[in-house]
Amino acid sequence: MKKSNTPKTDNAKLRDLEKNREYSDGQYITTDHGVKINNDHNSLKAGERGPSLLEDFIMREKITHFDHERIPERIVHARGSGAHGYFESYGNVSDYTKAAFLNNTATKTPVFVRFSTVAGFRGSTDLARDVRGFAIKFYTQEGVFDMVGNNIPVFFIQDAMKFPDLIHAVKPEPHNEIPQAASAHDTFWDFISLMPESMHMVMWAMSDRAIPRSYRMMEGFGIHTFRFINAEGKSTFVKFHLKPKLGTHAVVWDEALKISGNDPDFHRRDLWDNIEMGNFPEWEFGVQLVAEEDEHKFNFDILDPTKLIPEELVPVTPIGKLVLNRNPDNFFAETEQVAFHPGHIVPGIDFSNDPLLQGRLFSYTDTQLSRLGSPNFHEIPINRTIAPMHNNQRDGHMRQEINVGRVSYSPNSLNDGYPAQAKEAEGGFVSHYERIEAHKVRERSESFSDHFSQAALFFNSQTEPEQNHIIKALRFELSKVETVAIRERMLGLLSNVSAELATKVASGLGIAVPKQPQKPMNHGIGADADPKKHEPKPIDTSYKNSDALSMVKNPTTTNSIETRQVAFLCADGVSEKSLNALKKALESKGAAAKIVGPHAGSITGDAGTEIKVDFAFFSSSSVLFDAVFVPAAKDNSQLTENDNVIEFINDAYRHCKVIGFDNGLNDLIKATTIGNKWNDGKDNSLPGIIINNGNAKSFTDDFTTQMGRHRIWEREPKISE
Ligand code: HDE
Repeated sequence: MKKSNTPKTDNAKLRDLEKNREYSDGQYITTDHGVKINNDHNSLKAGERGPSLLEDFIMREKITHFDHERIPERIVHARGSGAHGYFESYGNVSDYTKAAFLNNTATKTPVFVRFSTVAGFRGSTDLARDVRGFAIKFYTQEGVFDMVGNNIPVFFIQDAMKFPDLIHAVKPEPHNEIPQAASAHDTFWDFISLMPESMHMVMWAMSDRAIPRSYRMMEGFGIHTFRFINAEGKSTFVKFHLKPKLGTHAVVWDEALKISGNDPDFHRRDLWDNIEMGNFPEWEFGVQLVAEEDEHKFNFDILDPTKLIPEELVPVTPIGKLVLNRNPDNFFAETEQVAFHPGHIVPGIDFSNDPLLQGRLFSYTDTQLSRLGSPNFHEIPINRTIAPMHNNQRDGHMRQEINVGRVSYSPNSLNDGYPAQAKEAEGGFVSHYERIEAHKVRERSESFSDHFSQAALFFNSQTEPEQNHIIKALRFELSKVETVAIRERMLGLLSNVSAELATKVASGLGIAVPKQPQKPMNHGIGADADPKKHEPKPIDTSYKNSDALSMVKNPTTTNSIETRQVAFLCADGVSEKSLNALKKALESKGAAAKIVGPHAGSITGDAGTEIKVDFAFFSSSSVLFDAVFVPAAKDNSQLTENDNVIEFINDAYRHCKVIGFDNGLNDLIKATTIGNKWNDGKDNSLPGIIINNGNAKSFTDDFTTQMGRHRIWEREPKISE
């Protein structure tokens, strides 16, 4: 029998997960109860051709287990991918929080992160237009802290009471379960058109933030205002931010649609492959801090989750870094069974009274009871704390812990009073001492009534291409809505954000913007509430612009092309010199060349080298790459006469990607959409189209610099009025 090979990773050591791992290499197959199996291919029968026998405990066990393999998928965020990593503190927040993991620079805190979409089922495409979940489990020495956030800093609704309505509206419609993982349908926009409070989030959801290039290139936000509590018990309001080292990037909508067909696992694969290659995704973890006495100094309420605090007003202070460096061993055991909860906090962090957050504090444990099936879900290895855990909770389905002794109550004398309570000084959690004197009311605060100022701030802060994408997304979504009254109501609401936005969306829908701006319906108020009190406030224009809201203008955007993938469209007899020159230049900047050839296997270069083909023309597409290069070959007809190659280049052009050609490929260029604008390459001035005229250095420099612009937006056609 072969010895089994059991590698022990850093994270596993830290979390002592090794005892839960099963390595079957070199082992016999057994039943669940350890009996070695002699024949795993045939059931027990009365004679070779006879009926099966009930006594076949081996087959019964195997099939029973199979029959029960599925658990309910998450009601929201069902589609997701996770990875292990660590958080490392910069040690600069002790004035604000006593949370040990945020102050201790000597110890790395293990983390598990799960990214997700919201609306789609577990098997839906990664590239749906949707918010992305960004949930982090910090396994700290003082217990588990979960930051259960999104890649968008605000939310659709202000009160948890509306969440089931929002989700019912966005999910596939109940009568025919259509459409999958898409908000472009009547029920979603019906609800939104009656909920002016959603307008800020709608701007983000219709922007390219909702179609990220990669999970590795997304910002993350805790959304709600939380509290930091320092060693003296002083509280400071805090918002959590994650800024990706590679910058925040997106694909374009036509690309997203095509990726969904070409590779529905695009984000999952990208995360997995990059971690396997050692390109560990990294974020800077930062905080916006607001002193208690400044709570009311903004023209919005910091408890309102449809508002962000512009970074120009309160800058984000980096307090540590988050790195993902290990893929899960088993998707179900880890990514599927991980149970996040915004209510998992540690001393030094506390809640604010944001009514959406307050509702979430109930929901997440409740959902695990039906999803994971037992109050013992904290014992599943991925959910276990690394801090010592002792209490009097007992029993329940699938209990793993073997509690020793006769005492399971407190106070007790039979176990000397243990487990004992911890004083605050000993690390005991004490809720923030907050004075509350109020009437019991079912009401929305008047301070939550400004629904349009930040929607306008977001729209106005975008570059022209980014604004155009929002307009086009709204045209796309609303054109799929069949009920004309819903379209009109939406135009009315949009006109409260920007007249230009509403008019341009309207022209795509072939209707006019209603004359009166939309007066909000009976939203967010009860049957007997006074509508005047809740009338939306007019736009406050005191914040004109926030560059941090635009992906293009964002101060953290870099021109790095690290981990980007360039498709090299190569025919047999490809110029090795030219191929190798650009490949080397890309690799020196951390990007990668992928050979796309006329067939799978390999091709032969012009100097006789066998070159491995990564993808064939017929099984790949330019939407899966960041840029395209076509090196010349001895005979270019394998390129010029291939429809897949032409489409590859046309899409790369349409999606504003950099395209490089070796000299001598004029016939190919003419066969593409570039051909019309090409003028036989005489002026060589089409933006982002780079011709290799033989000076390898100038070509590779130009190519990599242009790629650093990410998209050549000036190629994008003007939006129709
Ligand atoms: Fe969630 N949400 N949510 N949510 N949420 C869940 O928990 C819920 C909200 C978010 O990768 C569920 O374990 C309510 C805001 C993420 O496993 C459920 C309300 C934000 C994830 C639930 C909200 C989120 C979830 C489904 C309104 C951004 C995936 C299964 C009060 C800050 C975590 C589960 C993962 C998952 C309820 C609103 C983020 C049903 C009731 C706002 C990233 O408990």
